[in-house]
Amino acid sequence: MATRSPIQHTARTQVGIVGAGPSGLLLSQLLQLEGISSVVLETRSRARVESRVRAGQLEPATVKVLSQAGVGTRLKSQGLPQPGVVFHYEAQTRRLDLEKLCGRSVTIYGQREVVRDLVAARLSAGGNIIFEASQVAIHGLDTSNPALSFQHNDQNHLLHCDFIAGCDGYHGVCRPAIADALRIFECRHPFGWLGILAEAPPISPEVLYSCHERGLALFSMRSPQISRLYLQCASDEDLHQWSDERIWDELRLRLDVRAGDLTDGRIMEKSVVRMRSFVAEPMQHGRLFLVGDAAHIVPPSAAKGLNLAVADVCSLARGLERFYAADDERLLRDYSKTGLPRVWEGQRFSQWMTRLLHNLGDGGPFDRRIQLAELDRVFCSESAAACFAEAYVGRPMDAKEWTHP
Ligand code: FAS
Repeated sequence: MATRSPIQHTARTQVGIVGAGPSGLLLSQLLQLEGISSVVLETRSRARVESRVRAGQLEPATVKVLSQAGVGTRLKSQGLPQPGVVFHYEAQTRRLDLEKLCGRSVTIYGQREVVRDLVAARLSAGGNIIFEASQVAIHGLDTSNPALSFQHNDQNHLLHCDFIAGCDGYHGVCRPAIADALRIFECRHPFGWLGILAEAPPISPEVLYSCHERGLALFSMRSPQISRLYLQCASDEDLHQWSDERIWDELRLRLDVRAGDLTDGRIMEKSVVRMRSFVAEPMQHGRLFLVGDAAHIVPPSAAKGLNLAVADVCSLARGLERFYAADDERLLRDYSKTGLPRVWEGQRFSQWMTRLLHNLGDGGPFDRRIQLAELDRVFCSESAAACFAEAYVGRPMDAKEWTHP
């Protein structure tokens, strides 16, 4: 197996996992519960991995899996249930009762907390996570004995495994390693989100989307003291042009709230994220399986990214469990066939929410009226409201996917 430089250390595991984001960590945790060994290679430090602010809205199926995986304690005590969701447009505020419409609701619990819980659970269970692993490369994918080479502490390592899980996100090395075998579907949206994490008490007990002519504003929270807020901006927005004062003023304008209602607390984190819709098909090649953002990206408009990643992890964990327990390759063989309809449903709803709630720039007053008519329809038609609630909350996990006895 040709590697760039002489190997100084070799090791073996059943599943080599690239990336210690929520996908890689949860997969390693689920596999351990099934007695399957894994090693997680992560390019960043533990501190960096545990500090990244991203998702925060978890579907009930995701909450169930995290609880069954043994990382549900803090989620249960600190998660903020969201029995409804609120929309503000044309100077009116309207609420959808998710519990009443589909009997289930979402939970707010930061991705950063999910990752911290998983890292702690992995390490306390003796899990093997190699942080600051660099130059990760993939070998022998078309054989039954693939391997991962990497550098760690200036030493060259080779990790032999039966399978490789590409959980390294959109910018990782796993998807490019099988680029020739993939068909790419992509849609770039002509705007982005300026997101902040701030010490400001929530203006609403539930997530609030404001569909304003100046662009979307989204209010979410991370705790009773910490708010997470987003403003639609240009996809190449220059953050230096946005003083904290300007951000709060624009938020108050688009959320249509008085100064007293939205107190401008200390902004702890601010960033601009581009809006992208992306799917790689198939989600597997040889002994490599792409999971989460490595295989698909949705704009965060409908908060589906992390939840789709968790569903992939469950599907793959189930397939690996069947392979090792019963020498049955069927679920692994069908991993992509099973996953893609779920991914495209997530893409469909995220695209609909994105077009519904953002100033589309190229659209004129006519398109704006259509957006408002779409919003009115959700509130005036019970079937439209139920349809929205079902897609927003996500479908329950079915038996074919992972359920730990
Ligand atoms: P990740 O990108 O999280 O993790 C990949 C890991 O692989 C990283 O730790 C990275 O350092 C590592 N890696 C990369 N290259 C490597 C290499 N060569 N070698 C080793 N390691 C490597 N989703 C929701 O469901 N709800 C939301 O509210 C929501 N909000 C979002 C807000 C923002 C601003 C963004 C950007 C995303 C949001 N998402 C949301 C989507 C987001 O949560 C992703 O779907 C989620 O992070 C996907 O997790 P992973 O697949 O684990 O990928």
